[in-house]
Order: sequence, then C-alpha cells, then structure tokens
Amino acid sequence: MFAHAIARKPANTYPQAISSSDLGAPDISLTHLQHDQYCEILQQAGLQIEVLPAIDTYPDSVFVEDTAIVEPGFAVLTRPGALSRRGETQIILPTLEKHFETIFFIEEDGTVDGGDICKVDDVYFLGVSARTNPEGARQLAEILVTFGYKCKMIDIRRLAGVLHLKSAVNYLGYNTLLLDPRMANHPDFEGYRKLVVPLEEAYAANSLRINDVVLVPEGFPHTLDLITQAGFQPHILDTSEYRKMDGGLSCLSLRW
Ligand code: CIR
Repeated sequence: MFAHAIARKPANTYPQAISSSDLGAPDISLTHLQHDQYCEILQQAGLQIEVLPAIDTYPDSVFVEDTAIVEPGFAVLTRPGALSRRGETQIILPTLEKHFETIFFIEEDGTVDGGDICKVDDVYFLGVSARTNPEGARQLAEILVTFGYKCKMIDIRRLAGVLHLKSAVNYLGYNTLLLDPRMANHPDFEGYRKLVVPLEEAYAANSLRINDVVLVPEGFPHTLDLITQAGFQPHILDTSEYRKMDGGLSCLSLRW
C-alpha cells in the first residue's frame, strides 16, 4: 500500500519539454486540469500528496518520477540521462530530505531515470535505456541489494519508441504484469501472470496501480478490458497532454 506521494505542478515552459511524439503542442490549461485530476485520484486512493510548485527552468519537471527511487525507509536521488533534466534532482532534494533520513546518490558517470525502475515485490527490474546507462543501473543495484532486493537488468535499447522500462512494463500487484507485447516473452518475466496490451495500445502499458485502483489512460479500450477482466478496479484518467511529451501515469508522481 502507498501512503505518500510527491508531484510537481506543470511548468509554464512545459511545451518545450522533450518529445518524440508527433501529437502536437500541449494545451497548457488542459495540462493543468489533467494534473489536478491526477492528484485528486491519488488523494482519493488514500495517499497524502505533496504538490510542489512549478519550475519553469525545467520544462520536464512535472515528470518527478524520473528524479528519485523512493521506499518507505530511504530514497535514491537519480542522475537523469537527459542533460536538460539533470538539474531537476537538486531542486527536489530538499523535499526528499524532509521525508527521508537516508538518501543515496547516483554518481557520475552513472545515469538513471526513475521511469526505468520497475519494482515487482522483492525484485527490482532496472531498465537499461537511452536514459539509464549500465553504470547507473549497476550503482542502483548495489544500493538496492543491501536492502534485500533482487535486481535484474532489462536492456530496452533496441525497443523502438520505448523511452523507459515502465513505458512497457508495469506491475499491478498479485503477481500480475501489464506488458507491451514486445516484452511479453522476455525470459525474466516468466512465472508472472501477464496481461499483454495490443501493440496499438502500447502507451497504456503505463497504467498505474495505486492501492485499490488501477489508473488507466483514457482511450485504450482493450487494455481497460484486460485490466477489468483480470479483477482490478480501473479508474480512467485523460493523459492526452502528457502523452504529447512522452509522459504517462507513472511519471507524474513519486510514491511510497
Ligand atoms: C522526457 O523525455 O524525459 C519527458 N519528456 C518524459 C518523461 C517521462 N517519464 C517517465 O516515463 N517516467
């Protein structure tokens, strides 16, 4: 169960965030509305959420998930792979210091984006991507194993159009993974119950379990069906303005 979350309001510069999509420019007032709706559902799900102020220096700073890995007892400050995002970690550090006594740091030359880090019970899957390099994943694994977690690296560098591991793999609890079809036969995911989204709904593989509900992006009927049929309680959220900047439901918060 999650009890806490941190989010950050979208920057006025959000339209300049990194994007590989061809979905057009985000509408800033709709971006804010979708953010409010997101924070509200986290609260309804029982989380205490701290919503940090917007930081216009960092257009991508609404995607707080990438800046840290958080656990009830500790946090790891990442070192984002995109240069334009690297300073986001120093900005969020004082907030993390309020919540966590123990903070670890990913050091140069390692890079890690939180979006690449997928926790599945006592296993951490560490995506090696265009953002998280093998050295960053190695440093993070070194920290996590001291807390008893198993760590497995998953190389996604050949998966076209997949930014982070959690763009393609998310854990819904009850031994169930929600997967992009290109990840469905990965040997490290053997033994899990798999819900495989159709390729045309790959974006919805980034659905997010928050306590009793699974947040599902709007507009992905097959994924919604899969999740519902599997016995989860879905809650649909419109994330259109975040999708335009390659972001999804998990990216918008840190949860512990
Ligand atoms: C980026 O390229 O870094 C942002 N535009 C999107 C980050 C999405 N974050 C995530 O999946 N954790």
